[in-house]
Amino acid sequence: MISGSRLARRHGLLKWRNLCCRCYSEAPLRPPQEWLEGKPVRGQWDSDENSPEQHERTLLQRRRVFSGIQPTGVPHLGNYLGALRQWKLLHDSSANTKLLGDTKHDQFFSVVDLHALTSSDVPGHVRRQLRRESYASLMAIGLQNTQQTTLFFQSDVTAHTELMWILSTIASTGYLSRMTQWKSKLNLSDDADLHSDEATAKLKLGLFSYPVLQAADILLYQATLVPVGADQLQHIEFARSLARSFNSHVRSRPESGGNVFRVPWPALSAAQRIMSLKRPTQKMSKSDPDPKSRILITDTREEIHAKIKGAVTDSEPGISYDIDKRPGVSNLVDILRNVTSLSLAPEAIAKDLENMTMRAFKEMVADNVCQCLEGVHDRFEELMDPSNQTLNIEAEEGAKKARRVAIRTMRSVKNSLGLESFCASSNMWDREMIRESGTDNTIAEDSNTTIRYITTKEGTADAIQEALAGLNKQSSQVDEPETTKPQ
Ligand code: AQP
Repeated sequence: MISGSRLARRHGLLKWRNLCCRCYSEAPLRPPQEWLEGKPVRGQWDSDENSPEQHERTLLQRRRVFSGIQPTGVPHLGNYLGALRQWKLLHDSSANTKLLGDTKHDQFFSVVDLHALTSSDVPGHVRRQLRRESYASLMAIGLQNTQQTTLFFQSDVTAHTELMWILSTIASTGYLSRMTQWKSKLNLSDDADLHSDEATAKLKLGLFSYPVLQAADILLYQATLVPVGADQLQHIEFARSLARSFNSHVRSRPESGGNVFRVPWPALSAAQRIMSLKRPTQKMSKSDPDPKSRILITDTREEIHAKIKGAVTDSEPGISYDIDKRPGVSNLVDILRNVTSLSLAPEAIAKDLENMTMRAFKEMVADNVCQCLEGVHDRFEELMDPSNQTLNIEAEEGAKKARRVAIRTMRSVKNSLGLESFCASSNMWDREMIRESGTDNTIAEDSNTTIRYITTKEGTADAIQEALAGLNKQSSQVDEPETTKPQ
């Protein structure tokens, strides 16, 4: 039997460790070292056509992260441990020059509301509320727009769908049909065929081409690193393949200035799959019809305790870790391990707690979850107060910052395909969007051309051509990724 004092010590240790969930500077919770150093997380992608050394150079010069979350409900503990906590670590660490030295780095986090259209058919007012709740949740865990972080709604940046269309002209339907997400969302088996009766009856183009939009999200911001849960790895590999295909397609053209896209790398979180509290063989999910199956990051202490108390376990005495035989208990051990950031293997944690009663164990898990999510509920409530304008101001700021980067990539993409606009007003509009979205070096440089265009608006065709040539010359100087030109 584990003694009371040993249990208390163990509990004390867990609580002490838990502090590290919120305090980045204290070990043991740190982002993977590769992230901090801007290096790729190694995996099956090592055989990329760009050499690892070339990638490393790119990543060391600029680590840019993109990640998104669907506004299909308030994020749950699985979303938090699998994704959002890493976002927060990146957000915090990017401001810490002691850790990162001279490495340039920034991150784009998006509420991907266009993706959510593929899975939830809800009335407009509900969708509006869900979008607000998602954005407020991200702010409640401590994310905000800073020099390095951009927090925005996907639907505020029209370039996502524009790039999706362009990428869809080179995306292979064979590759898409082998992906598992559309099958799992339609409750079809992994080997389901695109031409099966069920697929033909249920599958919509938006769900099928979801990975193309996701690739557009990532490539639009020239991301080098995409933190995701294990279920998303297929999609990152697909985005990589589209980036490489597009680059080699445009590289083969004589007028090409080099690669257009950076090839992104996935970064897996340690908490790859937190399971449902009610059906522990399925992942915790926002869309599970049973609200007791998930802990929301905005739940109160009482709600968290009640949900964990009601989590499905089994009648075996004591605590052990065996995903197949004891999925419910093992899931709680995984949750405990993740919220406390214990570096011990889950089997070792379970061994330490083997003689605890289920009731005491659940209490301990709930206490540690509460501690990990402390303050989120209150900040969320404040942000959702209708009289509080903070969210609107932040969303506006995020949209402007995101558009500025997106417009540049789009201009580069279009130029590489011979889709430069012959219409001066369209270039003018781009320029205005960049101007409106804030100042940076290029805007100061551009102002002469813009003023010149305005003065020639009613002028001769030659004058307009001249102004356009100036714009295009400047855009080709600005838009190319500095580090991906052929060596
Ligand atoms: N259970 C989970 N455990 C660990 N990570 C998870 N993620 C989702 N569920 C778990 C990760 O959270 C990020 C954002 O997910 P998302 O909302 O964009 O899409 P999702 O994976 O479809 O999440 P849900 O909660 O299951 O939503 P619905 O029910 O709407 O489909 C991703 O990085 C994901 O891996």
